[in-house]
Amino acid sequence: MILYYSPGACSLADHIALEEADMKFDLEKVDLKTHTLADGRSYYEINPKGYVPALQLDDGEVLTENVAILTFIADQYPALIPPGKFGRYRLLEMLV
Ligand SMILES: N[C@@H](CCC(=O)N[C@@H](CS)C(=O)NCC(=O)O)C(=O)O
Repeated sequence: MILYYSPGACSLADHIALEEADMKFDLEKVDLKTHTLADGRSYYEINPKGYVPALQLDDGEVLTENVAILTFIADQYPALIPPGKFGRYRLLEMLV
């Protein structure tokens, strides 16, 4: 799994959640001025929208948008979801 991030950007939330969930992941830094990766590839190849975060799963699937990525991480580690019957919806309320 690879988290595409930029220092100080909102991808920090996903980074924290991945750490909290104790998930194995690599980090790939995105230059948001040029939309390129460290190896010179265009970031648009990963996320056509051009912004961070993006989370590439081990099967190649790429998730974008903080709400989707943070919900995905919480689904892998349910302790991140508030307890109770409406916990999942409370999570979405907070993320939105
Ligand atoms: N709707 C997106 C917004 C992401 C976003 O605005 N990312 C900013 C950094 S916090 C970004 O990458 N900006 C650079 C750009 O749009 O080119 C989400 O919630 O994930």
